[in-house]
Amino acid sequence: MKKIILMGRVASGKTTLTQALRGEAIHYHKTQYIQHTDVVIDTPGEYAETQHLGRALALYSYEADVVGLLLSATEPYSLYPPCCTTACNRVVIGIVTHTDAPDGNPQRAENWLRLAGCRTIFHVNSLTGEGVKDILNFLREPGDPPVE
Ligand SMILES: Nc1nc2c(ncn2[C@@H]2O[C@H](COP(=O)(O)OP(=O)(O)OP(=O)(O)O)[C@@H](O)[C@H]2O)c(=O)[nH]1
Ligand SMILES: [Mg+2]
Repeated sequence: MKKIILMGRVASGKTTLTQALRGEAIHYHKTQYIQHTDVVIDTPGEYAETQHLGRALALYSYEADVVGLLLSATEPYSLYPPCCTTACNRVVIGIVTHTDAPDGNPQRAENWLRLAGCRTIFHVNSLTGEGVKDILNFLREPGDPPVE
C-alpha cells in the first residue's frame, strides 16, 4: 500500500479515519503527537493550525507517498490557501469528512479542497465506513490483496 499522511484541523476526523482505514474499532483518542503506522501517518490538528508546527508536517510529508488534506463538511471556513498543494512534491488528495452531519455542506468542503489544488476528492463517513474503501483502493499497489 502507498503510505498516506493525514492533515487537517482539530476534530476534522483524522484519527477516526485512521482507525477506519486500519479496520480498527472506532474510539475517541486525542492525537498529541505524530502517530506513524504502516500505511497511515496521523497528525495532531494543532500542527495544521499553528504556523511553526506546520513545518513538522512539511517534513513528515516526505515519509509518505500521498498527502490527504481533510476538511469536515461542517467546517465554516477552509484552512487551505488556494493552490497550496503546489508546495508539496507528493500526490495530494482531498478528503471530505463528516458527510453525514445534518448541518454539513460536503459540496462546499469539496470546492474548498479543489481550490487548494486537490484533483482527487473522497467523501467519507468514518463512523459507518462509507467511502473508506475508495481511499484504500486508491492506496492499493500492484500485488496488494483486494480491498474487501
Ligand atoms: N458523524 C461523524 N463524526 C465523525 C466523523 N469522523 C470523525 N467524527 C467524530 O469527530 C470527533 C473528532 O474526530 P477525531 O478523529 O478525533 O479528529 P482528529 O482530526 O483526529 O482531531 P485531533 O486529533 O484533535 O487533531 C470524534 O468525536 C469522532 O467520533 C464522521 O465522518 N462522521
Ligand atoms: Mg486525532
